[in-house]
Amino acid sequence: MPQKIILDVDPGHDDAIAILLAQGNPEIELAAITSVAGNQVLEKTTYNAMRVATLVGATNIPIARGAEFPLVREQITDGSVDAGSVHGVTGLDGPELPEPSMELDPRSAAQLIIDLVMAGEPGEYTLVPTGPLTNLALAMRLEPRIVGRVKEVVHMGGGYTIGNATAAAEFNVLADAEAAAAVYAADWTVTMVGLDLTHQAIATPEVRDRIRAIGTDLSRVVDEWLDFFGAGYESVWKMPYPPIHDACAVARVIAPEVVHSEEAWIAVETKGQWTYGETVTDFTGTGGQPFNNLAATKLDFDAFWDLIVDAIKRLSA
Ligand code: PIR
Ligand code: CA
Repeated sequence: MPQKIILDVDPGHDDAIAILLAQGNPEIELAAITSVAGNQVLEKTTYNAMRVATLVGATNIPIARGAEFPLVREQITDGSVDAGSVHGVTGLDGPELPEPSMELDPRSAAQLIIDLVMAGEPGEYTLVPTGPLTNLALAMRLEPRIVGRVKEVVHMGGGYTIGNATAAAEFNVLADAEAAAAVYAADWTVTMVGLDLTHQAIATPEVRDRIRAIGTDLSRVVDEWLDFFGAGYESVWKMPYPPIHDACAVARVIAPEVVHSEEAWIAVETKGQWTYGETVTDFTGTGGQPFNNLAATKLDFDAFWDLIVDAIKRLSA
């Protein structure tokens, strides 16, 4: 039985590849897609989610629009949370994409998540957010019973040694730190697939060759996404090859051994002067807090890229 997931995204090049992987892998049933403001404003991330869903044939599932602003405070606009440099003005710059072939679901993202989870069996759905956690925080406040019914939450965000928005904070967590604090503190298991893990998932020249060798329209789109995203990473972060963050969260659901994770106490800092949005992580129990979540630590690089290549091939057939 494939694992049912709800992908909550802010596409975003790596979100787009996460959608592709979820749709193209037989171990997963992509049950719904929800959008959130993050890499770009909500209108653009929603449109991008629909365009990518159309591209990969995820056309018979509900797609719902989510939160436009953070849960409690204003959107950060001082430049620390700014993804325009790597994702472009559309949020998904690069190759031309098909226009959406579906209508948006009339419900909010939070309501769609609640409806699916409450109608399903306990443990039927895994939530996979790859953007700011506003929709999940709203959903669990509106209907607290989802917390006990969701199998797990696998989040791309955070990190235990590095930040990318500030010295301490990762982009998705900083973008809505209060929402993230609530989601990580709730009584479900969040697997933090953070930067320590995702910076291992880089699209090296060898990987790029493998993708190009597939030789289909879809593989060319992915190749051009990686061109754009890679150029941004090179100029902004001085990283020679781009990390495909969000696909790592989907890979964790498909094959947990590919994204090795360890028990930890994880909490989101919301008061620090220099550490606002940090995912404080304790692997040893030093702080006296019981383990409440999981932190992804080690990627099986070859197995990860096998999954991506396999998904592109299946969706191209
Ligand atoms: C990636 C992101 C934001 C900014 C940069 N520079 C790079 C997005 C990705 O979509 C991913 O979900 C997360 N935020 C990585 O921090
Ligand atoms: Ca993202």
